[in-house]
Amino acid sequence: MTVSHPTFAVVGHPNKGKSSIVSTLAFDDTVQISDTPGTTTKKRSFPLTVDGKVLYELFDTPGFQRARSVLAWLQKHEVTADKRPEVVQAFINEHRDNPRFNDEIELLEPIMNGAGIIYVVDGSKPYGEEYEAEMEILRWTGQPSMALINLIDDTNYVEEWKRALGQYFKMVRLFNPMKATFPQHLSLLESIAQLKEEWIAPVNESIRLFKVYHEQMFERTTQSITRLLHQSLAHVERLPIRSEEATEAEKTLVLERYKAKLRTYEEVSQHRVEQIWHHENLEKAQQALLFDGMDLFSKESASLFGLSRKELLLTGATGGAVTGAGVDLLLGGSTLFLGSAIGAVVGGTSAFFGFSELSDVKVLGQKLGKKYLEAGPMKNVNFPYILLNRALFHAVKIAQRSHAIRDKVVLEMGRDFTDLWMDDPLRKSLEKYHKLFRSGDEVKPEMLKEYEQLIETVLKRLIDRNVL
Ligand SMILES: Nc1nc2c(ncn2[C@@H]2O[C@H](COP(=O)(O)OP(=O)(O)O)[C@@H](O)[C@H]2O)c(=O)[nH]1
Ligand SMILES: [Mg+2]
Repeated sequence: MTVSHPTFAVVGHPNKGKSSIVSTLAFDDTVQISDTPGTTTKKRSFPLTVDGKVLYELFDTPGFQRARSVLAWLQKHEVTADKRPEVVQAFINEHRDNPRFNDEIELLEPIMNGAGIIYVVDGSKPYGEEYEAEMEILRWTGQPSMALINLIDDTNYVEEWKRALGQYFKMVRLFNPMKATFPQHLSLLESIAQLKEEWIAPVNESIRLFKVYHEQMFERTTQSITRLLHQSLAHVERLPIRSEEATEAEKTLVLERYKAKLRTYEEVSQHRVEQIWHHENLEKAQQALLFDGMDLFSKESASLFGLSRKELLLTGATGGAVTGAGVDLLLGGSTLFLGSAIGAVVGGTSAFFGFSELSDVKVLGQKLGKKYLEAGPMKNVNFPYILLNRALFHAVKIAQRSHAIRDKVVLEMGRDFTDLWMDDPLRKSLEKYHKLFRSGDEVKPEMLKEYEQLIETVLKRLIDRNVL
């Protein structure tokens, strides 16, 4: 068999986190993880593919079931050390159709086909003799191997595990699949490269490509967030109306459609970010983007966005929208007029749509005078920060999330999340772009790029500091 990329078989006792480790290292949330031992009965391959190129491939395997019997069989054929791999192969050949040894055969096959061994143990459980048959069988295969100690619970038997594992594996590392950061992931790959002379070059090449890919994930994420901000701030919802005056129902309708559209933009952007980070099977718990009934001075509503009252006032102040006591509802205050800006403030402070007359609209080739009701573009200066706060929180959560986690992702941010990334100089820099986005004017690609770079810096800083 000729394989151009490194392959690894993740093996060990049942229920020690093998599948979790495969999931994390392969960036794959479809790996079956279960607290019922013996869930996996067939080996399954999980390649990490980037732009059609496989960086490396992991085999998730069933746990050992009858290690002692297998070892006894091998030892009956006692041979010199150089012949031991042949005996293991003979075991596979002879027992291929024997269901008793299904699990051992499934896990040994990829190894005998050239996969490196990653032996997984749970360092929160005491070491015991029962692991020795497993480790001895792995030694018989003659394949390069390393041991990973996963700490599933709080108890810690790492020292005794290290003493035992060190006798069987030339490399022993602690690795937690639930919490591993990207640098830890890379560092593990670097250790793996050292296991076998021939692997150094291909594994290092995989690491290089993986780093490039990881950078691209950040770029794509910030592109998505930038697009979200631009689209949302510039959006104008337009509704043709039947008569001279808009009815209350029409006003409500355009407003509802406007809000629905902004929510859709956010959903689409979040979904895109989840795709970028290979988290397409997520269950989310998240407060929807709310617009109405929000009093800036109520602690409760401000906390929905993690913005404090001071934050909101400051944001407003920077944008020049706060005039004396004139802080209105989040989306209130500045009513939005387009075109010739005729009409009056509709519905008091909570209204934010304007009424505009467009006379020269072609319908089916005929010139018709027609009236439209419009909502947008967003004039509220706080809104972009609310949106950005939510988008950054989501992106940080997703980018940091291990692929081994199967729980719902809870997107409830604390009040202080903004403090982790926002300061006055940044606000000033951002405001320039928000103003441009709100204007509805065409935005040059360079400007979008600049905005992306601001966001990327913020996002990376949040992730480097491991804030969530
Ligand atoms: N808290 C915690 N749970 C873990 C960790 N690793 C695995 N688990 C859980 O342990 C159970 C078995 O994990 P799995 O990866 O399916 O083990 P496998 O049988 O060896 O493939 C699952 O419920 C996992 O969620 C860990 O590092 N921390
Ligand atoms: Mg498993």
